[in-house]
Amino acid sequence: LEGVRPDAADLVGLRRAAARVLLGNWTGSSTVPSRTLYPHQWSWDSAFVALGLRHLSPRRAQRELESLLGAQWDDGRLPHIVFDAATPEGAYFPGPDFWRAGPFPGVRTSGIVQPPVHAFAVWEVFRADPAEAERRGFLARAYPRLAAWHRYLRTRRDLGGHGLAAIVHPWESGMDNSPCWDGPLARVDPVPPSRFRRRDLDHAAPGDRPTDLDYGRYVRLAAHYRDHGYDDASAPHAFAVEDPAFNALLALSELALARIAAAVGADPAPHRRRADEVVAALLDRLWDASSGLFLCRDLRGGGLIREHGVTGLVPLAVPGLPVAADLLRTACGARFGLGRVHMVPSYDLTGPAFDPARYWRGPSWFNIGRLVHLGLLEHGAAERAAALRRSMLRAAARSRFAEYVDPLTGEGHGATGFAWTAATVLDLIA
Ligand code: 9WN
Repeated sequence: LEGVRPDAADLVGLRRAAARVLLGNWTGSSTVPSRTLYPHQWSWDSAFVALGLRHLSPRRAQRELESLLGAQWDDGRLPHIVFDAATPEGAYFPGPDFWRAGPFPGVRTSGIVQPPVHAFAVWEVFRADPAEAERRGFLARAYPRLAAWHRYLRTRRDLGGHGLAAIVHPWESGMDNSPCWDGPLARVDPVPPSRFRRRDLDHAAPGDRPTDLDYGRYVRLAAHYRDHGYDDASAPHAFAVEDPAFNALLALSELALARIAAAVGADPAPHRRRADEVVAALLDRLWDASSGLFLCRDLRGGGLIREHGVTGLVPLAVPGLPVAADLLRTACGARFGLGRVHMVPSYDLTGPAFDPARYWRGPSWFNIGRLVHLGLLEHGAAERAAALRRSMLRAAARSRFAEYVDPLTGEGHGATGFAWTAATVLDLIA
């Protein structure tokens, strides 16, 4: 793939290579993000994977989402990891013995969640082959589960009481070690590294990953939540943050749920109303006019977090967003360099904590690129969207479907053969 130019005939080879990655990561009922680093099913990965899989096999894309929805808890939450029963405990840390969680015997999961992009994915997968979906009862079975998932987020997770869902662990953002979390995490007493064994470093360079100090804090927070039975009312939640991307995806998914509701004969109006409410709360609570970006809000006393992460650009994907023009300007400005760097960096290029290799502290990620691409199309920036698409296809090809790339050089980091990278390529080529 070394010399691939993302045009004409090269796309045929790229598509074939992307399909091979997804076939190789398929377990029989879902897709692992990476055979080495992440050998289980992850929540938001599955949604992005399904968006790509629908171009290979709509039926398989439906199954991907159904296996995640099948691990839903009674309270409505969709766990961020569904553990593969055949994979040994030691393959990933923290594994099922750490979390001690699951919706019912035989299904082991983590106890935290990830961004709610699922209803959006369900609707798009449905549209790929409505007849097959109809035959399998895909929407009718997914709708009540998705509605319960959103209800969980709107009620038990509205820790601030202003209509936004809060995340209670950095892993819940999907952007684990973003500099946005440095402030709130500083209050968390880290578990010493001698008390756990990281497995990620068996497969990835330490300079590409979160630090031991980060991990110590991740472990402390997760163990605390676990020891309170994952009960949001009684858990103390030392970390509680309103995250723009998480809530923007909730709004986007409520809009999709309205369409799903209408298709299954339910009332779409409450979902549309909730989408409007989330957007209004986003604008009210997280919009920062001075930087032209949405910021995160620390619910444990810190107020708005003055770090400029790509999470604040993701609301661009929401149709009708009143501040889209400002966000577009910010995307193209010095902080995110859209059109001048590879894809979209995960953190402010001019920020003090910027690191082009370390995970969510600067590198560009394909799922985020996909959401920004959607937003550019949504808000009439077709040429910028086309340029971003080319940048993503080139980066995926050159990096052999890397997990993330250096925004300054395009060099791949983390795992290769990464599922949502391949899925995004399929989705962009289709
Ligand atoms: C923890 C699987 C997941 C992604 C996240 C990414 C990373 C896990 C880890 O991998 O997180 O959930 O072990 O680092 O940050 O976005 O869903 O690909």
